[in-house]
Amino acid sequence: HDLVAIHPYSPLEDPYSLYPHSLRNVDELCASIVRSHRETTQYRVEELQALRWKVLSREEIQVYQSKSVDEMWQHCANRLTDAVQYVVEFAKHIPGFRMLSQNDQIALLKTGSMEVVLVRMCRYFNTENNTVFFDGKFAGVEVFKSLACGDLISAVFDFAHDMCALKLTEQQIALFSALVLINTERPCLEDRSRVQRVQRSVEFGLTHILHRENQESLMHKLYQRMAVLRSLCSLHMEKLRWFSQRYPLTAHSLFPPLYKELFA
Ligand code: CLR
Repeated sequence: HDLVAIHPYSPLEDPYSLYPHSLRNVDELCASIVRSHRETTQYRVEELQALRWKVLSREEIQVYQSKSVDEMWQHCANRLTDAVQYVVEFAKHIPGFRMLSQNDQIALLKTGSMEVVLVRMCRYFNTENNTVFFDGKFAGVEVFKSLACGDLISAVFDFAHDMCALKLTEQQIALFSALVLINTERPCLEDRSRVQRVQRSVEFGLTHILHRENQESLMHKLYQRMAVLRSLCSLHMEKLRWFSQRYPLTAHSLFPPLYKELFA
């Protein structure tokens, strides 16, 4: 978090002071985002590679499919909330994030944390058999049948598949995740210009690493993915409203508080 220390926020300072002017600063910014990413992803890519042989058996799939709608929703909401918690940790260490007001930090996390979970999903995805690492084993779409939202699940799996095709490095995933989170277009922001300063520095960092690796063409594809992410998350919210209407008790008393706080 060196950049945070170098550039403590004061309302009088130059509005672009977070914008890294020297290459040393942009390298430090990237390094600190990558470090934060590495420290908050539960599994390393190599670990996940080594676990690929662990696929759910027919019997185990049956167990998930015979769960009731609300039981399976509760289970998935718990898994998602764990993942969101790591994203919150990640966000806190993005240089500049903690200098935003509490209101703006929450506003960014409210819409962005689920999107980052979906970006991170590509690390947990095996395109050879279209499965995702879930509860310790690799699971296909059929495992989520009892959620009764097949359209959302298949859209999420398609997204993961497309993200994998970009073959992003860990560094690129880290910077892209930060860019997804620090977005001036989110609703309910108090101080858009302060968010914009942070956004610009992250954007600069991502452009910088793509340029260094001769992969500038990825930038355009990543912006396209951001639009898909937005639609996936509104579909998730729509499903959640549908579920809460049918199972108000589960949604109200059995969902994790963080899940309710961020999405309800
Ligand atoms: C994403 C990357 C995280 C770890 C992680 C945890 C939970 C997983 C999630 C990943 C991918 C999406 C996932 C989720 C649990 C349930 C959810 C498999 C791998 C599916 C798509 C069901 C969504 C159900 C909602 C409608 C409640 O670092």
